[in-house]
Amino acid sequence: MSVYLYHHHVSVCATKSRLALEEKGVPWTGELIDLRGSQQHKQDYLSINPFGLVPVLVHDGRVIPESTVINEYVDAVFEGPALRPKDEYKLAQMRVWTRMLDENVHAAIGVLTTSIAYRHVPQHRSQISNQIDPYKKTRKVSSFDEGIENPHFKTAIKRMDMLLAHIEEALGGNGPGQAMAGGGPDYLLGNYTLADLNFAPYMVRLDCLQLQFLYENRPRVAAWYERIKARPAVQRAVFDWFKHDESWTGLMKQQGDSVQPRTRELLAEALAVS
Ligand SMILES: N[C@@H](CCC(=O)N[C@@H](CS)C(=O)NCC(=O)O)C(=O)O
Repeated sequence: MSVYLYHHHVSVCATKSRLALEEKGVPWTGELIDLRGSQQHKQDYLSINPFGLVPVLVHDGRVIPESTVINEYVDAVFEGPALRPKDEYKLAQMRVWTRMLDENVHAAIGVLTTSIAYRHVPQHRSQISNQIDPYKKTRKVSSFDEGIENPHFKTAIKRMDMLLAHIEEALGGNGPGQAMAGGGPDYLLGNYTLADLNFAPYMVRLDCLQLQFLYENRPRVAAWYERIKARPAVQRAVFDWFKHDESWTGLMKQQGDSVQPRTRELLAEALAVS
């Protein structure tokens, strides 16, 4: 059996799929893609994934892109602890969480990261110029060129605030709305599932960018995040890989600290507008 992952040591989506493999205990190998060198936009890589994105899983020669799809596949085909609920209703609830991540939480975290940190790396500008998806390119260019004052920043931080409000409510068991009720107290659906796992790298990213104030008044979110960080698979899939090149997380911390007072203000301004 061969399990091969094209990934990147810090990328949230790639981390997400490493995490699924580690939680399941699947032996895997892989290759780090040089994102800032635009390796993902070269013909060799595009012939594997025409979207020019990591991660991509290759299982016995079969190619699967998209981290959410990869993670469901990994849970379905490999032995190890189940990461999806057996109950179909809970499975549907899990997919509501993982879908909202793909729909706009991922875009929001990209805007926050580029606006705060990656804009300080000139090479990142050429990576952005080569982006294949035009929506993503527009957001990223604006984030790079204008930093945290770009119009997408307030939208992004407001979206992350909304997400954490929903998670706080879900862990309390009563929502958000009837659609998401019945979760908690430890994890979003009771037991640890892909709903929690898929968000883990995004929580870590908020931490890296010094945006912990988003959950300073959300005790259930804070405890949930601590619970997630304590999982050995999270150590292996997330923090051990950060050591590969700590300049990435170092930059996020340094720039995150320096703009934190303004990011707090921008959140307050965004929340004041309905
Ligand atoms: N929906 C995709 C998103 C993948 C994605 O945006 N990957 C980023 C890293 S988190 C990437 O490869 N960026 C390189 C680039 O855009 O040039 C997934 O979940 O796999």
